[in-house]
Amino acid sequence: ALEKIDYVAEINRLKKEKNAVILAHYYQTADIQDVADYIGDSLGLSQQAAKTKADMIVFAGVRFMAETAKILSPDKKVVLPDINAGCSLEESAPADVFSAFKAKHPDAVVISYVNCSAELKTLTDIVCTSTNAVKIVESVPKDKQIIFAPDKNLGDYLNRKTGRDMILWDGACMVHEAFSADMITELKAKHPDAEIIAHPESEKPVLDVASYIGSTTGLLKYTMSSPSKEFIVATESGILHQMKKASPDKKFHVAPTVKNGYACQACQDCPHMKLNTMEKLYYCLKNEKPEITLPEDVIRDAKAPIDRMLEISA
Ligand code: CIZ
Ligand code: SF4
Repeated sequence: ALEKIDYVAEINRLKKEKNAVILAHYYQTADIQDVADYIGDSLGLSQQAAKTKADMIVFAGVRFMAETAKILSPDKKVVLPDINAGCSLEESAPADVFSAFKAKHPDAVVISYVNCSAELKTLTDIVCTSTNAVKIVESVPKDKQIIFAPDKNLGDYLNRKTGRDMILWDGACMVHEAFSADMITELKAKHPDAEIIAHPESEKPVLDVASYIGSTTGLLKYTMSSPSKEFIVATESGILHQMKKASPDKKFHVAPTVKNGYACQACQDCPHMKLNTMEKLYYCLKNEKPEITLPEDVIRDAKAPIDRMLEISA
């Protein structure tokens, strides 16, 4: 007969036994966030990966995030519950296609959003996250042309914010692109006291109706400090778990999404992030796989632009 596994107890036991640390992204399901040692966004998670003393990093997030952890801690074993957890932004920028594009702009500085493959990072001068993107763009002299990859919505936001004219790669996040400014406005009409807040991976019409725009950590902090008691949140639904925990007296709505012109019920859940489950997390910790491995030269060349980011945003 099948015995029922107490995942929380077993994960906590194995974690101690193996001196492993569980890093979880805010877009993971609530049960995974609750069993993690550290919960954060891309920047916080990479800072954490760089300084951890654990022997093994169990990364509850998507592949590019686990790769970043491996690049920053190459001597540690890095495992990911589901190796198929990709990202539409990562997919939009294959390294060979990008390399040919870059060759046409030999003098440009390449800034890549951390949501990209390790190979793309090797073609990058400075990596950024949504927390430090403005600072990183502004660190490049004004007379320098910049190529920004792979998120066109974040790039367009940064162009408006900094007055730059960066060349934008044509990639987008399938979740943030799905938010509907019209439906958000309709929801706001029903909840007039709710404040609309958005992640800059969202399209311009959504950002235009938001009263605060920020990274996932920025959005979480904003809901804690704002006097508003109700929010409409245009980012992946997983973040609501921490928002509700931090402000149990406040109300949160995930912004509505559309797909092919119809209201979508599940588009605010990232299908990649949500591939991870407690069961897969348990087996990943137990069996120490799937493991993230990268060639030495990729680790070396991808580390330089990440280190530059960590220096600039320190
Ligand atoms: O959309 C994502 O995957 C985000 C916002 C990641 C992150 O933490 O910056
Ligand atoms: Fe990629 Fe968007 Fe999913 Fe983040 S939410 S992992 S950017 S597809």
